[in-house]
Amino acid sequence: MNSKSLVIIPTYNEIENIEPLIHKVHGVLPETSILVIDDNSQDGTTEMVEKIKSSDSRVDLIRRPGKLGLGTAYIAGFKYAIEKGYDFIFEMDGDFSHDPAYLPAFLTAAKEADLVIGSRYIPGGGVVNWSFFRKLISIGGSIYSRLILAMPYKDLTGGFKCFRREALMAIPLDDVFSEGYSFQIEMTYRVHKKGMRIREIPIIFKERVGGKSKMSKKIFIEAIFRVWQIKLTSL
Ligand SMILES: Nc1nc2c(ncn2[C@@H]2O[C@H](COP(=O)(O)OP(=O)(O)O)[C@@H](O)[C@H]2O)c(=O)[nH]1
Ligand SMILES: [Mg+2]
Repeated sequence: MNSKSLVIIPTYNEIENIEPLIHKVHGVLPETSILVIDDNSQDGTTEMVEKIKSSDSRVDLIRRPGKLGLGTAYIAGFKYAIEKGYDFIFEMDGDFSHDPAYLPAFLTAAKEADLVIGSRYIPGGGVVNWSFFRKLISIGGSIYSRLILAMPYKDLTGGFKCFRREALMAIPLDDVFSEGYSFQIEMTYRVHKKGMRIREIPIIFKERVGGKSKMSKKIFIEAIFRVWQIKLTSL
């Protein structure tokens, strides 16, 4: 049986990264499809992806009218993936923080898991070029969520993941309510609550070189409260 994979890349102003990133993904997994979800970038990202798409049938683009957030971008991508019959669906940042070289390791792990998490906080994983403060918030956020939600996984806020189609189909996608970091926590919790198999594989996360982070204080603060909403909502 031939299984199909889709790499979903949400973008907002990633002109310095998107073209080389698409090439690198295809250098590693020539057969995979790539779906970019762009929120009306102002720096030419949209036009660049349109151009690549016009000459490469493996690349597709969803254009949204404005910056609507990572959560709804991924939900749109998941629905697209289900509709088009993809078997393995990746989440990946568009800024090279997530090295495409790991993609085959995700696929290997996904043979025996419904969700594979790229984990910075297990042996072999790590973060390069982050301030002490940023590390503290990220590790603290994972520990906080792990304790409240009673899940054993070490990296709950990372966004380098691979879902099997069955995992996405088991989740009522229209009910997912989180945005930023809490989106990652909520998706993992929902898969966990379904009793599905989750595995972590080590990744080294590298802070972006080109472009700017869209992370904000608001997204951190959202996560603190959302974890409780995730726990208290009967999922
Ligand atoms: N479509 C879309 N992409 C976004 C949005 N916010 C961030 N992104 C993309 O999501 C990925 C991760 O965002 P980034 O700013 O690097 O966050 P950080 O890695 O936590 O600092 C990047 O590819 C961004 O371009 C958004 O509102 N909509
Ligand atoms: Mg980033």
